[in-house]
Amino acid sequence: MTLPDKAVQETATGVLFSVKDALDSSNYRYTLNSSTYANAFMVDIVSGDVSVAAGFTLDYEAFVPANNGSERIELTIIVHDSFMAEDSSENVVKTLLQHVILSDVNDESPVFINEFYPYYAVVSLNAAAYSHVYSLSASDPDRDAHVSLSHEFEGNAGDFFDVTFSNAVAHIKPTEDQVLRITIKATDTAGASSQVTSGVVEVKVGTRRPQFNMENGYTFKFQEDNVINQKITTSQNRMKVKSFQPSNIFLVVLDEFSQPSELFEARVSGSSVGCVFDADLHVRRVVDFERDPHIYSLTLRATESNTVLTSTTRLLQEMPT
Ligand SMILES: [Ca+2]
Ligand SMILES: [Ca+2]
Repeated sequence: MTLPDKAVQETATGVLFSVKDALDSSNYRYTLNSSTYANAFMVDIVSGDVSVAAGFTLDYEAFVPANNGSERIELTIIVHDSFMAEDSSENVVKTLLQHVILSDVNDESPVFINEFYPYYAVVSLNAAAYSHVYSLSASDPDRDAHVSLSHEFEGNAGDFFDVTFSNAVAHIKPTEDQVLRITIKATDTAGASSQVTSGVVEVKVGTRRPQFNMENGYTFKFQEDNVINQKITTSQNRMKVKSFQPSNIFLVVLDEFSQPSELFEARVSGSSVGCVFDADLHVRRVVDFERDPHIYSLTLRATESNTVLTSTTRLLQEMPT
């Protein structure tokens, strides 16, 4: 027996509806047989109330992509006769098919999607008025939310910069001098609800050291019995380093004595997009699990060839069992 669809908001808690209303007897008992949203719901055995399971939070943003883009959840509920033993396989009066349509609520804060964080930019002292300095982009995980941006200048930044917006991108332009901070606020609006996320763009007049996309460092795992010069990084976890000047960048892996590692080597790929270089990590010789250490705590140093400006970040290598 298929019951009419029920719409449920992702922020709903407690009792949602009852399947009892659709039936003609008070002598029935109900058990949840299956749900395509695992662990999300419970059914009261006597009342037939369908509730969000205790401690569970429905999540439209997590569920729908995992459910092939569908908001439809299928519950099957077995109806038993209360005068018969509940655990008897004979005791099935009918099986109810209940679809729950999960609806999106504007419950997620907007996010800035720029890959390098913190948001750093440079501008030259003699930059022409209204030359572009930086763009910060925002989006919102909620389906129908509209993101709008606004800005606040810290100190006298407004004397030197102007911010323009196109859709959810803030374009910052100089009009003159020094380290200045501009806060960009992304506000998502869906109906009456809205949330705000703030991001600070720090603009420095002059040069800036190179920036790694993972400021807190990289962790990679690799296996023993590798080939010589085997690449550890993959297309998914390549390292990225940005030059602000711009300049070419070379990388050195340093061991615990701050000497170039004899085992690991980091290489920048030849070309860059917008002064962002991809980099890969290689193992230079065959590593043996029984003979060699399993954890290597290293430092990755990036140096610009034109400016000799350097930055370092942590590099942890693990050989799992
Ligand atoms: Ca949502
Ligand atoms: Ca939102």
